[in-house]
Amino acid sequence: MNRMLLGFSVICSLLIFALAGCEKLEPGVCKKDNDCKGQVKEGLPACYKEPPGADLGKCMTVKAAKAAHQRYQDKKSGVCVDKDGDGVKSGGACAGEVDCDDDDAMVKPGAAEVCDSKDNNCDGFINEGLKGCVGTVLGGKQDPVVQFMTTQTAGVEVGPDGTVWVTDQHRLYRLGSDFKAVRVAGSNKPGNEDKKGKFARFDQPRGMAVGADGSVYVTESRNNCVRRVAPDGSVSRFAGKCSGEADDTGLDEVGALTAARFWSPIDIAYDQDGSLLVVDMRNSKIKRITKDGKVETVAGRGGKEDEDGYIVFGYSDGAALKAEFNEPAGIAVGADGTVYIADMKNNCIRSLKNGKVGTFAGKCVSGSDKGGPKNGPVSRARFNQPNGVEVGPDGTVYVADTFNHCIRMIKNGKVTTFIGQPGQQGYYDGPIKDALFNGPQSVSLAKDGSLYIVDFGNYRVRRVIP
Ligand SMILES: [Ca+2]
Ligand SMILES: [Ca+2]
Ligand SMILES: [Ca+2]
Repeated sequence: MNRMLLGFSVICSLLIFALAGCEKLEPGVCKKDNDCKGQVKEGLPACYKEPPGADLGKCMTVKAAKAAHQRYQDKKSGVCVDKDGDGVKSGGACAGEVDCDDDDAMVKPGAAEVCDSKDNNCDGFINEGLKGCVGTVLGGKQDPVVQFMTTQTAGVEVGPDGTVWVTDQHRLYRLGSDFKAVRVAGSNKPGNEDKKGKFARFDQPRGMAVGADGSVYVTESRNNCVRRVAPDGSVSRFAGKCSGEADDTGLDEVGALTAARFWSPIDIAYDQDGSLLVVDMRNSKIKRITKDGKVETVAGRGGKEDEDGYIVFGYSDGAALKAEFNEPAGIAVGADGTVYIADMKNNCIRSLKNGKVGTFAGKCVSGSDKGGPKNGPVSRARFNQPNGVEVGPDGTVYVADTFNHCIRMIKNGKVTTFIGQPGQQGYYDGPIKDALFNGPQSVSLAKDGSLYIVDFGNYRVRRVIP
């Protein structure tokens, strides 16, 4: 492989001199240098030959050439066997369909998907389309296509047209109707760049709101601003400064879009009249971006200085601008206009309506050891560092109860566990009653009633069809 790589770099350095001799070749065909003539639009072009001594080769990206070379080596290995005896073989030398898990006779292309932790039909998704079942639509550490969220925050949001959007550490993906993930913007590198598609740079994007025109507004916790991703993948600064410089963090300013300052904004949602509400996490405030382009504070008085000069955050209900939050992390707006806020460090769910902040569910008490998994009436229930909140058209509220490792449900004044086992961290795809999660962080409801969940600790986006 190293020799190939060296070969490619020589080819690339010869590129400038290579064009003259290529005129008579078919487009995409090459002899020893490359004659791509626009055939390869992205990435470095290489002339891949199979077998390596062939006279003519195909012009492709270095990445594709490496993959083709690997397939060629596999083919030459001569391995194609049926280890589990299910009638489908696997191995690099097989032609056509192969068994994606040849150690398991429950798995092969064409098998029926059943509600277990396996991708029975080898289509890349676990338990797709099964009712009463939890499955994986993106990620898993083995994922060969998308290296999904390895270390940082991540979010999921179902747009008004049903498109599912996912952020992970520096990227924005769209899941197609077949759930195949397409990277819309961002790259494997963090940064701060207003460019298009993979040339744009994010730093820890998480919460999203999707506009009627298909624009996605992304809160970027590390760049301290809200970016707009246009339907063509162009990324632009929308509100705040977009800077991770130490001098620009910790700032709290309202006013015109670009004069405003946020500190680790983490979630965003449309309110009833089409303004955007932003959870300004580290300032412990809820801000509104009005349709005419102004940023204002709608809830949260922010921190207080304690005797030692540290800024501390508290908990109090009442008039919205005097109320206190402690690192809120998630927001959702109900059909009646009630705003629900996952008040993470206070271990509870708050509400905002008609200029007043209230306690919607849970005992609000600050501290990572103060939460709990208790179900029951909203006033007595407990949560444990909830990060995400969602509300259905009937007013049912869903909570990504992160350190209880489950999704809670609040309905008719009662808190119940909807999926997962409170306090039990793990991974299991399967029937709703058996499913396990590891630090669910974000939750979004689709029109068909299914819930999409960022299961952060399992590096997956899970989907449940109740
Ligand atoms: Ca087999
Ligand atoms: Ca399955
Ligand atoms: Ca499947």
